[in-house]
Amino acid sequence: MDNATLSKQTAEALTYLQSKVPAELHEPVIGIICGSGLNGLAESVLPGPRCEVPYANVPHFPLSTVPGHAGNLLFGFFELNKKPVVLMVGRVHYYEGHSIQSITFPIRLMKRLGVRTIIVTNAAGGLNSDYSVGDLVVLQDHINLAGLAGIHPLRGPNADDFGTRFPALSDAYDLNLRRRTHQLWKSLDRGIGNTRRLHEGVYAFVAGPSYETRAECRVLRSLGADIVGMSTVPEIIVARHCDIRVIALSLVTNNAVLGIGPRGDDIDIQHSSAHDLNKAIGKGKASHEEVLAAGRKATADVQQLVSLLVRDILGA
Ligand code: 6GU
Repeated sequence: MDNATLSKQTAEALTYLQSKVPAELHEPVIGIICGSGLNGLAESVLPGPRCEVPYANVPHFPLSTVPGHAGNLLFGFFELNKKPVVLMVGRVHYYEGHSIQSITFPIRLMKRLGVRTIIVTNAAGGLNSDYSVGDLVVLQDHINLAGLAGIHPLRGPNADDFGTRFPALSDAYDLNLRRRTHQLWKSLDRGIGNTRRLHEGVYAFVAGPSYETRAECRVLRSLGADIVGMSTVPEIIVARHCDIRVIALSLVTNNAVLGIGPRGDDIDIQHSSAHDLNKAIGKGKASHEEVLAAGRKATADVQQLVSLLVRDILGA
């Protein structure tokens, strides 16, 4: 899409939002994207009155088709103080059939709203064997597999009104925000028996929608990825293009299966009984239900961490 069309579309969406949202909420400084199973963030970050705008009503906004991914923009005051924040409850993914450019439209709209910092959350598969289901990961970097292969949100005429033709991504994940996130996590009273950990990791973006094969998991791991997922990276790139500060948090919702042995086999096919084979089939198989369930269980901890982070950024 050309620069003029994009600018016109974001302007139309902005005009619509300004007609629906109370004036005091018009200029949120922080945008938060809630990942799979993490919609509960809305309750803790915006406990008071809020203004909900369905994506479907916003001109040019891409629409989600996945069960468990609602679609609303929520405007409100963080913890009832006077600082407005906007939440995206539910996001759209490339695998739903949208172009890689259109799934990042919400980021550009946030830029036009005045957002300076985005906090992105997502559910991801763990590749690093040190990670456990339920752990959290602060993204330190990403591997844009789809992007390296040509599926890139900035492909096409440059959106000059937003940023430069060749943006650097070497500093994509804000160092200060990452440091603060670790400090805040340590400051939380983890309580006895709470074993959830916070890592720093590299996220591999794949197009989806199928989960990875065992061989693909081993490839991603050997490339240096700690986690794998189907979101976030396009949004991060477009946010950095227009100079929005970024922090991203992943919840490890399942362990991608790497298998054992040189070919990753979990079982010796030729010398196993039918019973052994049946047991092996279900092992480590990823499912959307599992992803959503892990998200629900972790919501309270993620909420606490994100709330602390928002408070910190706002200086509230
Ligand atoms: Cl295992 N893979 C991908 N691509 N996305 C995920 C996931 C796995 N788990 C949660 N999201």
